[in-house]
Amino acid sequence: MDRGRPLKIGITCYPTVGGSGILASELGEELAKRGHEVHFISYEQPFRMPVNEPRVFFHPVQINTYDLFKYPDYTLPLSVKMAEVSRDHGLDVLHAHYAVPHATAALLACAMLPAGRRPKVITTLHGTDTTLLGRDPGYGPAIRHALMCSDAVTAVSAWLERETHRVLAVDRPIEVIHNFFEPQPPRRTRAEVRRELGVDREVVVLHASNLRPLKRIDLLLETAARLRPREAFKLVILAGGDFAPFAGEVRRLGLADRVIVRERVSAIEDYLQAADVGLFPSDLESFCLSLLEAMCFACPCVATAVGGIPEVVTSGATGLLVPPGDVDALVHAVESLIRDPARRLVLGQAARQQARTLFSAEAIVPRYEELYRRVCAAG
Ligand code: GMT
Repeated sequence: MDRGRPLKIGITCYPTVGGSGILASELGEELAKRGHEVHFISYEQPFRMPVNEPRVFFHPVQINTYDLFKYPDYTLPLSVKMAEVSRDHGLDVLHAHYAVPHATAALLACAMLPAGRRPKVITTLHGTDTTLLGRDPGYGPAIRHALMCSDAVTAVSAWLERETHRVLAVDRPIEVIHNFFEPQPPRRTRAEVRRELGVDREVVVLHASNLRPLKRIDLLLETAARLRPREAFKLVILAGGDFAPFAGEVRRLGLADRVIVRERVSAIEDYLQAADVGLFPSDLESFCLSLLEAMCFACPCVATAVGGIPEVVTSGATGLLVPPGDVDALVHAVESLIRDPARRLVLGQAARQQARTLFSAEAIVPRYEELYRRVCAAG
């Protein structure tokens, strides 16, 4: 198949630990492996951006502070850097991950460039850009404008696509391109990691998130406190944020000997392979990349049936979904998996298969390549 000439792609995302930045970084890595040139533009090097990878470049956005500004501005310096990188490297595409302020800055960058030298703008919606900021009257109209003016818009789940049409009344097609995950080989063995965690025969229940309120760490801990028998499990939390505010609750619930926290882990594969059950009690998720990461390691998950999660997990076949906010159901589902290793195995293998078939780089990255080529060909 003629895959066409390699493209020059600018990617802007949040560099911090969060699903959109992780997805954007992994996409950049996969595009570079496929021969494209990838330019990351952000205020910091993204957390999981590949280093020492040929054809991957990072362009920091410099932000100066001025006494006149009560609130520092990022959008304008970002747009200037986007325009500069587009011009200097002849970018074909600016791919904005998370609409605010990345898509707006990309459009402004294009407006600063001469006609004929403007890259195409693709915006990928990740979730709260629609569900939270889209509802904010101070942001909604600007997000809607950015989506209407982008050359293409994608959403990471069919649920988010529907929600964006509903919340923002965006009168244009939005393509659904699900997230993907391509695990790296773990650096240590499962036994080594479990030894580091101080786990012997206990079932490792794993939660990974940035700990924001909608991840419902309160329900996560309450569920753990009610699991019986309590000596049968350990809860491992991979925290993409500061866990200190939850330490008091861990003690209050008598969980100090059950909960193990690791912050800002980069070799997540080490811990994913050591896990037996995933637990994700979120109030809302457009996709839940952490859930997919666990599935890739044949770890069956218990999660809430919210947002795009039912597109990732088939309840009863590749994991167990329960109603949001229902601690009884969470406890019941996790206990059923703790007690039944054979069921864990069956669900886990099916989860891995579903992840490979639907959400691997091989399945998803060509969808982005095809989209880039289509918008570039549109002139
Ligand atoms: O979930 C977060 O708080 C972070 C947020 C982000 O933008 O980094 O995650 C969103 O994008 C992820 C990657 O596409 C999705 O897996 C998450 O489900 C989504 N979060 C929400 O919809 C709340």
